[in-house]
Amino acid sequence: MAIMRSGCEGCTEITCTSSKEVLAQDVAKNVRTAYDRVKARGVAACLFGSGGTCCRHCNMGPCQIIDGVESMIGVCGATADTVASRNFARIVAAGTAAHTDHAREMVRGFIETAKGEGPHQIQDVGKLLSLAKVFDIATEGREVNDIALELGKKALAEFGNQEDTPLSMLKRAPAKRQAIWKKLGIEPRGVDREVVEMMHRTHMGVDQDYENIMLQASRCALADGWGSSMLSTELTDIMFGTPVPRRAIVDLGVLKPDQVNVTVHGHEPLLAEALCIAASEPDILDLAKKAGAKGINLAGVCCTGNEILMRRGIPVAASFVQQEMALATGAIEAMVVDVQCVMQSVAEVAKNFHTDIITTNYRAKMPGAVHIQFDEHEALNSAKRILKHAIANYKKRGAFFIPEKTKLDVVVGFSHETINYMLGGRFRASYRPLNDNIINGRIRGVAAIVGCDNFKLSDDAHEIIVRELLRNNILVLATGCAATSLGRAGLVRPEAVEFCGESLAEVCETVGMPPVLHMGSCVDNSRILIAATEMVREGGLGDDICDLPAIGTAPLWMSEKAVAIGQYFVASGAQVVFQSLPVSGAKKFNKYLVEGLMNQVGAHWNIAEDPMEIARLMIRKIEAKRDALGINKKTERVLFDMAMRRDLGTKTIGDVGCTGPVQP
Ligand code: NFS
Ligand code: SF4
Repeated sequence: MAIMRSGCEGCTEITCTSSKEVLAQDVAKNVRTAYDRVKARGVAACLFGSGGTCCRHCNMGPCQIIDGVESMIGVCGATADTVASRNFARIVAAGTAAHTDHAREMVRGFIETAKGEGPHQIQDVGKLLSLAKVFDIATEGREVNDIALELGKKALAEFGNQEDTPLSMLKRAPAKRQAIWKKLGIEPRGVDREVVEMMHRTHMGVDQDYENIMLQASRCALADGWGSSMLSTELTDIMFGTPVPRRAIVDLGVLKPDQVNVTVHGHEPLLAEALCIAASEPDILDLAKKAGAKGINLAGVCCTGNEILMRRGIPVAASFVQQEMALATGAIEAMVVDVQCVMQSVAEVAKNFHTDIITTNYRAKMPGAVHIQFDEHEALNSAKRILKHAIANYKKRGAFFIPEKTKLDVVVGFSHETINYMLGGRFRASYRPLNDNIINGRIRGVAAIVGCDNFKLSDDAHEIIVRELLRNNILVLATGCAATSLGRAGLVRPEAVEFCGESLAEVCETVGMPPVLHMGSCVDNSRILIAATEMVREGGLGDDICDLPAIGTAPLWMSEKAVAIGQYFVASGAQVVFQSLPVSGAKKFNKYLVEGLMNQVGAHWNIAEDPMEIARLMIRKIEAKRDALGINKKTERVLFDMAMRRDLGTKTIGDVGCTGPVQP
């Protein structure tokens, strides 16, 4: 099976109208983007690297292994399967580490908030109480902040747990899944410990059995999904509010000609939230007016964008592949970055303009950028310092171009809680209507489209996949840059029912929801784990995640985090489809990933090379699960009658019964 495209024959041109428009302007004539660099490289990528069989784990190497050629094993005797599995497992460990370091910062911020320090307050008390239960924290007669402080401390202890006790949130998974993890011995203990053990076991001369290496890769990935990512999502929700549906806009057109444009790029919402608060403080607004601007326009890039989009309706200017295009508008006073997914090229692009790249985290500095450390103990003052720097740049703005026509509206904010309320109503929140509609076939199944965008397939790949899924009556859950790209394509709004098959359109119209539900950033993929678990718990669709007619894909994955996510989905029983994985140079290991894992965890990786192939594979897999559940019996097509509509409720997005109506 072909796994990896070599070289750049797979790269395609930009199809996104706004990106093309910006790059065609005179103002952007000196800007070089990743698309240019991919073309300029011109040579095929190294086959050892792309096939996963290059080893640099000791100084007897580097060794480049050719599977099946005896003289081409490692100096130490390592085979292609050992080397590729070690490399793959280290990708999982790196992805998990990134989510974990992010999550730790969020937990520390949560503890500060619980202590009453900093600009934030506990917002979602209901969620605090339900999470307290998971952590065996008594709540009766206690102050909210007292409970939160105990929760924060227990959450922080999950990172460094040295005992053999499993992570607390594993018990949220279906019982059958927990039993599988226990039997395989892959229940994660301390989150940091699983990353350290993964790095140790892939050191030269330790674990040389690819199946055994992958058991730890699963354990490490589960520590991400059911550990750090889930902690980050839940505690962030408690602190900043669990997302509810709201309208917002996406794409480069969200920049404003007459305001100080500040883009927030990276991942940790503590900084972004502080900037949101600071941007509406009178002293900062006065300063902006004095500089001749009408106000401060905050816009997101990458996942930090998705965090503030979900909770505040702050627009998202760009996904990962558009970060250079955003700067190429010449309209941004400052691009504020923290950690992850920030291309080093942004500093180079910014040199063409008055724009400053402001790094804010001691972990992530960059030549050519200005560093203003974000101090969480002084969050508001730090945020103000950053904004003042941006305001000072406004007067220096030269020629600029904002593609006015390309801002698309989206309806976002579909946390697991929202889906629950939206379908079941305020008084009987439940996944019953979703399960029923899957059982009766109006919705064939659920597909999660997650992860990055990259330069290997054209930038409309997500759109192509999702249109095919919707046409086949499959409900789509989206996160990360994939969700931003679907927003740009006009698919993340109720009007997108026009692309759906008849029965899915009917359900979406009745409930008033878009057929693509934006569930947040990449750490928020943990919401999908909870949603899948709730579907199992609701009944009628099997008794484990692996029974559900559901599948995930990260077709344009770029970051190591995406592989960690893929592995925790697989280890949780959900199939995933990627466009490539760097394992094609190791036959047995490759086969193990795309077939063998099934015997252990009830799911495996799938590879499909182009968007249509990915979509069709997902549909086939969903239909096969329906067959296995015995819910594919031919039934008379029943149109919604009044009783059914009443049963689903005549709610619209604006009346989902969570904490409030659609925000403007
Ligand atoms: Ni996810 Fe986010 Fe985007 Fe990929 Fe990067 S921003 S955490 S890794 S590129 S989706
Ligand atoms: Fe080569 Fe083995 Fe060293 Fe890897 S660990 S570089 S395969 S000798």
